[in-house]
Amino acid sequence: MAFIQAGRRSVDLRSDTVTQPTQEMREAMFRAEVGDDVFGDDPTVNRLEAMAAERMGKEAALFVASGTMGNLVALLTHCQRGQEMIVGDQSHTFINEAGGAAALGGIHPRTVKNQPDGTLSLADIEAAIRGENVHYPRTRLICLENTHNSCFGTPLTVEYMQAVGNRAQSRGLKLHVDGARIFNAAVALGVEVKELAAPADSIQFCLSKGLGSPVGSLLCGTREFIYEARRNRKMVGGGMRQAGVLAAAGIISLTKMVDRLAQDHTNARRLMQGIAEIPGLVAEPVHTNIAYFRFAPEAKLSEAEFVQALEQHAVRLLSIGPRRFRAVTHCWIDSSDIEAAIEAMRQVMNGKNA
Ligand code: TLP
Repeated sequence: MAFIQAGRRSVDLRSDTVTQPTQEMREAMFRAEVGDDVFGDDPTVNRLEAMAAERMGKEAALFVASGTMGNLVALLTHCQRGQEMIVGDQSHTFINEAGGAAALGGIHPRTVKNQPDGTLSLADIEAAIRGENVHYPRTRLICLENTHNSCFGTPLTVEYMQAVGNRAQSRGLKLHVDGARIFNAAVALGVEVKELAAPADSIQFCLSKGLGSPVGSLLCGTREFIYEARRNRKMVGGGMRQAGVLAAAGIISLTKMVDRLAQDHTNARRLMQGIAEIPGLVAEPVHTNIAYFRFAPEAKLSEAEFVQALEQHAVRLLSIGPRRFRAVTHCWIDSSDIEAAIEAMRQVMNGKNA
């Protein structure tokens, strides 16, 4: 099921963001009933937002252009300028969102060390909450990421989410969840996504990753929160007009693409199993669809040579720096692609070219 890229079959494991819309999505996009969403007139967007809110167990939802925009709009809505958010030092929001919260919202990030399982320890959160003091910014928000991308794609459990939600509530703080891959978490843990979202005051999830849509994320929360978030989305230029053409694909993501995520997790496990058997490569723990591995000390290739040699075999993945790599499974990768990727890596590590 791999893509055809530049006329060639390609097993693209760089990210689940590379997924292309399915035929069913393309047809739904073609047929979508649309209107001007800034006027609230797009029936397909309205339907997607209602479905998303229902799935997350929240009162309302807002369709945004990307996960980055969903997080930014949430942070702008929760925090005033000069207020502080507690955020993991390995989180996507802190590392990979161009510092938008600080640059555009004047929000002060207070980083707390991410544990290898993607959590922030409750003791570290507690220690990071500011007391009242004229010198300090005021703590306003705690941010979690579930699954945690750079911490091995680990799903954070319902119990942990609840514990942080309780802590936030008892200290008068809000909890925002970057749930870019929250459905991967729910499927891996065998729980309802609502249970994971329940402790959050706001949660954003992506349609454009494992769920296969071309574009879009949803930010979910109370009606009042989403009312304010809609204004902030407008402020960052995210008011879209006939966005129903995109929302139509999103509806298929929510109705047809969630349960199949289990297959991506199985494929990622099989990939890691294969990699673990290749001399010169070391597999790291895998929990969902994001798999990290690295060179063993004896490996002679450079990262760039490895990635380029794999490209010759039509296998694409990311080098993420010193001697480490990331491969992400998704709906355009099937088990035969995984076997092809393993075989390509075996040949490259054996010094063979395509
Ligand atoms: N992640 C992308 C890259 O930006 C790293 C990827 O390939 O994994 N939260 C999390 C946890 C994410 O992993 C991402 C994207 C986002 C937010 C941002 O989503 P987009 O790309 O839609 O802005």
